[in-house]
Amino acid sequence: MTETGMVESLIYTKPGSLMPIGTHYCPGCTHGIAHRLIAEVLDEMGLREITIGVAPVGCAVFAYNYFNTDFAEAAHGRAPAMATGIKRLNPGKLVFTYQGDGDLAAIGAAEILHVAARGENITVVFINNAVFGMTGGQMAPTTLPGQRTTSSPTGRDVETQGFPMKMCEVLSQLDGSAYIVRRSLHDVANIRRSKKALRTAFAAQQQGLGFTMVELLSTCPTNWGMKADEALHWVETHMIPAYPLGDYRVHPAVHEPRGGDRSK
Ligand SMILES: Cc1ncc(C[n+]2csc(CCOP(=O)(O)OP(=O)(O)O)c2C)c(N)n1
Ligand code: SF4
Repeated sequence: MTETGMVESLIYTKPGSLMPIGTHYCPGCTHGIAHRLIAEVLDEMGLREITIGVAPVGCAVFAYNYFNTDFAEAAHGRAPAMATGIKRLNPGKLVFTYQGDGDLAAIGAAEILHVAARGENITVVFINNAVFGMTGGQMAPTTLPGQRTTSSPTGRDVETQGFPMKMCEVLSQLDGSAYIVRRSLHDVANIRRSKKALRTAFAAQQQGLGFTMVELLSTCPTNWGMKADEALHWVETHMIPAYPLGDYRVHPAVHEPRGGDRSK
């Protein structure tokens, strides 16, 4: 009961799969939303005790501090290889990597291709914010044509710097892939769809269907030089046209989540 006589009821709490601490992420950064969605799904699916995550280099390097699950830290781009070893030795565990676009699509490009080709039964959460965030906003493989970054100050010139890599489109061509989808974190409806996709990916891994990846379009207001709301809008107006949302490969045995899923 408050001083005004109104009854307060707690309707939302931090998921048990997250530690009760703050994060170092910048205001407006959607890394925190991605963390929360993963943690909520682990809670709701009862997977926390059997989960092993693999953290990347990049802004999410401290993910091991934030998830209340077992966690390992991989060298730059090598999370899929580490996850492969962990999963093969512990087939009953739920194993996921959490990787930025610099980590996954630049130095880790070969790793991710081969883990998908081999059909490793792991889940990759791929955070695409179109820049190398942690190191100061340099051009990443995912930087958009014309996008200004600290290493492409006049805008990415595809004549000299090539075209963006569309990882869902690439990885969905490989036969070891079971569930490859792209979602976005820029508004509530898309956050809910993102959560549902994470749940589906984890379920597919538990079914043993093969390689699963959920790409999440994300913000980096700090390095984009934008306010938080401007960054969310930029995802919608600039990133989604370049990286269309959708399902790129879905194994016929994949089950979409049903009852008990609060994200629907
Ligand atoms: C072998 C190696 N080269 C370079 C680095 C420096 N480094 C640390 S984080 C990072 C970029 C990470 O960018 P991204 O994966 O997009 O993640 P974000 O910070 O945007 O979340 C780089 C190049 C490193 N840690 N190791
Ligand atoms: S630098 Fe960018 S990606 Fe890193 S925490 Fe800040 S906003 Fe997020």
